[in-house]
Amino acid sequence: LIIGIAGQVVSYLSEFLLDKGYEVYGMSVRSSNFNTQRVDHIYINPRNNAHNARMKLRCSILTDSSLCLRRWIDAISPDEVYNLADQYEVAVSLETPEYPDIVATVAFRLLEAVRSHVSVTGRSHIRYFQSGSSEVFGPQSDKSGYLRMNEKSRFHPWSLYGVSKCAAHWYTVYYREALGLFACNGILFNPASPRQDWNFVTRKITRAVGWIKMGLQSKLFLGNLLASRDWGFAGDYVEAMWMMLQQGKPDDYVVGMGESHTVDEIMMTVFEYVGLEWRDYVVYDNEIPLRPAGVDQLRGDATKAKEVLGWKAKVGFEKLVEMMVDEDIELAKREKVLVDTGYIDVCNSRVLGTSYLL
Ligand code: GDR
Repeated sequence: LIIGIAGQVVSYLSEFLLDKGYEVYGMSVRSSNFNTQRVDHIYINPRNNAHNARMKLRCSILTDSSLCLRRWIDAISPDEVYNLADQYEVAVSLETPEYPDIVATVAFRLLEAVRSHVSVTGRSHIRYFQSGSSEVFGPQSDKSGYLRMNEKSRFHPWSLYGVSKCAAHWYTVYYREALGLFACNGILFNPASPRQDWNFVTRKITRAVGWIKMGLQSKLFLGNLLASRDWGFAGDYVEAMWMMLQQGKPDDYVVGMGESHTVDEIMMTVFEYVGLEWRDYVVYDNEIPLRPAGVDQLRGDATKAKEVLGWKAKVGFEKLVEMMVDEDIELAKREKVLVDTGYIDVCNSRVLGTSYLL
């Protein structure tokens, strides 16, 4: 059972588990619009091909009581529960301060639902994964400037999103240590991929470059160019999540690449890759929040995941950037056809105003 079906990580996780022969239930937040685009390519409507439908979708209100979530868990009887329900955007937590609390609330209610399901049914083999974030660490530095965060590093979040992720982390630890649940935290550094949302800076840059290449956009507005993050391929991270749940005992693991890159380094790498001069297009936009309490640098140390789980990332930074740019140029080519034939309006803010999406 995977909670939160809309995100990039979930789509890779679903594919990964289906490839391993799992039957996958995806639970999404109920909405009047469909929010399953990222799993549409692997979802088979049971009415069309019941025999092959190993991916099933359910809708729920995730803030509903643990009792309601328990009903779902009783009905599905999962062996593994992956909680990837997320508020996602650190910046948004500045504007809607109470909203990020949902991350902790959902984790708590799910853990409680799983625990009560286990105690009533005796299905004690159920394993729970909590998706954590490097935002729990906040700004920390040492004199060398090469500090990498591991499982023992101090939590000192500098965003409400990070605070809520900390609470979700400790709920998971509590249910493991005090109540005996097989529950693991995966503290993920920035996952990126061609399926990432456009409002994260990596995809915002690659998407904009695709549009610029096709003549659909003229400028790229960016905020803090010196912010530095540890970006890795979301498709690699899902393997680490799965590995955590296959161990003899539950534990917490940092998942990251161990190297950080600044926003301007990514931006320049992308422009260089497509043979464009970035100075002609990139504009510093002070409307894009600098995140007053934002973190300038984050870098992860995944030694434990490598040594205990045997996890190893397959896609490095350069390759990740190239994959994203290649896909976004292809996408922009198709969109150009739609623009030229009048099916998409080039003045659509989706195309010209990427900075609004932050
Ligand atoms: P982050 O990702 O907040 O780290 O959360 P994001 O890509 O939004 O920001 C990374 C850094 O880039 C700076 N920045 C900009 N950010 C955006 N979005 N748009 C811009 O134009 C821009 N210019 C500079 C930001 O200030 C920031 O320092 C991601 C998400 O995947 C979370 O869900 C996850 O928990 C963390 O990574 C780990």
